[in-house]
Amino acid sequence: MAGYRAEDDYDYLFKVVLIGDSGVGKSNLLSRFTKNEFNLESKSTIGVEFATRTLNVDGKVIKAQIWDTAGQERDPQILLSKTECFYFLVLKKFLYRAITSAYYRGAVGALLVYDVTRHATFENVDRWLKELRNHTDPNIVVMLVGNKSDLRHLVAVSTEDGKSYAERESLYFMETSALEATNVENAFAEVLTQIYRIVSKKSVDGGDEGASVPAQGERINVKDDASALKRVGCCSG
Ligand SMILES: Nc1nc2c(ncn2[C@@H]2O[C@H](COP(=O)(O)OP(=O)(O)O)[C@@H](O)[C@H]2O)c(=O)[nH]1
Ligand SMILES: [Mg+2]
Repeated sequence: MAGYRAEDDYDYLFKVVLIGDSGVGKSNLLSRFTKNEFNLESKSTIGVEFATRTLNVDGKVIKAQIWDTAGQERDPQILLSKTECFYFLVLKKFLYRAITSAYYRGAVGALLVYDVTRHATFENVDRWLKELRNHTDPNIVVMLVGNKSDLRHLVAVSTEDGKSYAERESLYFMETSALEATNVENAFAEVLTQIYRIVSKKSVDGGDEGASVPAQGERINVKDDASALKRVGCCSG
């Protein structure tokens, strides 16, 4: 692994979002990748958080800004009158929309996570993918991640099912364990590498249609994307 440079010394900044049901291990994948930490207690993520890590791809310093959020917000456990309830729901819908679009804005990569021991989290992948597609550039690099692969005796979603879903939807695919630190580095590094390939090819090609990812044929348009700006006098994040 190449050495780290100073915090603000990087060639590219890429925003990557973590999505998937609550409890699948998004926050632990993030802490494993950015701090090499794992937490056995489930602490729900409040609002939106992000963490960064810098890594080397093809001799370039890539700063990954990874966003993490709560998969589902829970309604407050208090009794509300009908009117209060109405206002609460309207406000919630409004806030949810605002937060959702801010969350996805400028993302050039995504890890869509499910829990291999809970089939329902795999069934919900469809919904997450729709939301992602509704809010991001069609050429975003997406990896489907089946997390908790260490719980071998509890597996409810086979590797084959994950893989074929990913193929059908043109996503990358990996099974990970945030607990055992299996494939976590690989999953993030693969997404960042594919983004970098697209971006660097794009600058060589002069930003036209030619930037395709060899394996998946995915393309990404980062021309107008502040998060993927090459750091030549741009504002730092
Ligand atoms: N066995 C196992 N448990 C995990 C793994 N990743 C997360 N967990 C546990 O699953 C629960 C939810 O994890 P968390 O990261 O908070 O999920 P999030 O809601 O998607 O952010 C916690 O109790 C974690 O300790 C994993 O790879 N293996
Ligand atoms: Mg979380």
